[in-house]
Amino acid sequence: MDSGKTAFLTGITGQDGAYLAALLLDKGYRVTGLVRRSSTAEINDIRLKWLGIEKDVELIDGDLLDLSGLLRTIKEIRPDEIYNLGAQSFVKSSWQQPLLTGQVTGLGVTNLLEAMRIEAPEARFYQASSSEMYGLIQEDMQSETTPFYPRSPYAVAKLYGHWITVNYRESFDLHASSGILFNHESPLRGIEFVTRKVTDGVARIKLGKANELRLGNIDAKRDWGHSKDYVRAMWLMLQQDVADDYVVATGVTTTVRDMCKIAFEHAGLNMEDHLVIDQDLFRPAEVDVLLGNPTKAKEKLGWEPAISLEEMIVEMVDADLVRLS
Ligand code: NAP
Ligand code: F7E
Repeated sequence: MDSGKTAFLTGITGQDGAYLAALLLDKGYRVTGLVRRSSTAEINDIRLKWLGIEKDVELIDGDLLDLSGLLRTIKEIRPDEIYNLGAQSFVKSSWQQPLLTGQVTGLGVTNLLEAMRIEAPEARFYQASSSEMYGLIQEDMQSETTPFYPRSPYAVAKLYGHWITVNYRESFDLHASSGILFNHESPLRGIEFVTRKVTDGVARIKLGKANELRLGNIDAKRDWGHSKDYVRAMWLMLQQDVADDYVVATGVTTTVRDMCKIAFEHAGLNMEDHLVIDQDLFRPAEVDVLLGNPTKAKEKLGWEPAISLEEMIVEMVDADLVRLS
């Protein structure tokens, strides 16, 4: 059924973009999304293909760094809802590319907010903020009122994106919300992030294609949920009469070591036989532990996660076994 609404997504080729596009199509939206031109266009829509929706979305060439393109695009498609998921999103790379990360992940948000303010001020805006902004945590459980202390160029850029979203809401009365999302994963997660690196590595070992898995700091703790659950929270935020900021998390934190154990055990392998700690994979500054308090999202949005960490890791290992077989 046609909802009569149009959504515009940046980052539609990423993990969350693909799941959000599927959710919105299901709700009868016309779904449009920004894609960066690349010489390997044939793999641009690999995640959309995985979900079988590549023909149902409209892809438009562009970049968060190109304000003129964003202005034209927003003018042409007149979206009701804009979801800003585009970013240089890999924390470790942000020390390697600090300026690019600042431009895309930080200033890119202002480019999109400007395009919306000028061409579609009645639209609703979602900013993909991050639990990385809490960094060196100031409270054991992090909520919307916990002070931030970013620990990477990525987190510093996200903090700018977060506050410029709040500022545009307060300055120009835009319906602009920010979701402070804790780590969320899926079979569509990029291979460089630790959960997918582990599930892909375990599948390779199981299939005899590798013998070891090299990791960095396995004492780090994260509050991990499933992307499918988290994109539902994004949509719910834009259905509220008043824009606001929300923490989206499970309220459970787990070490990388224990997450890894789930994957090895599911494959019937002994982790100690294969895991190698590699000092080169440690970060210049680490976020030791994250644990979110999702009470506000539960009470105001009626949002709750449905998929546990164990269920998700099992789904990811099984998907990687299929992919590699
Ligand atoms: P992802 O898989 O890395 O996807 C990032 C997307 O951004 C890709 O579509 C990428 O396009 C696009 N992009 C990169 N640079 C761009 C640019 N200059 N202009 C336009 N688009 C650009 O990330 P994700 O896990 O789906 O996360 C979605 C958003 O949520 C990101 O902003 C991320 O920082 C944030 N976030 C993620 C988590 C998490 O745990 N997943 C938690 C909190 C916040 P290409 O395909 O061309 O590279
Ligand atoms: O690392 C440790 C690493 O890269 C998680 C992004 O989506 O979530 C993500 O950022 C932890 C860190 O995610 C390896 O040191 C150990 O403590 O999977 P990650 P992240 O840095 O938490 C937030 C919320 C975002 O917003 C980001 O966009 O795992 N770790 N060994 C490792 N991590 C990686 N990647 N690879 C390792 O070998």
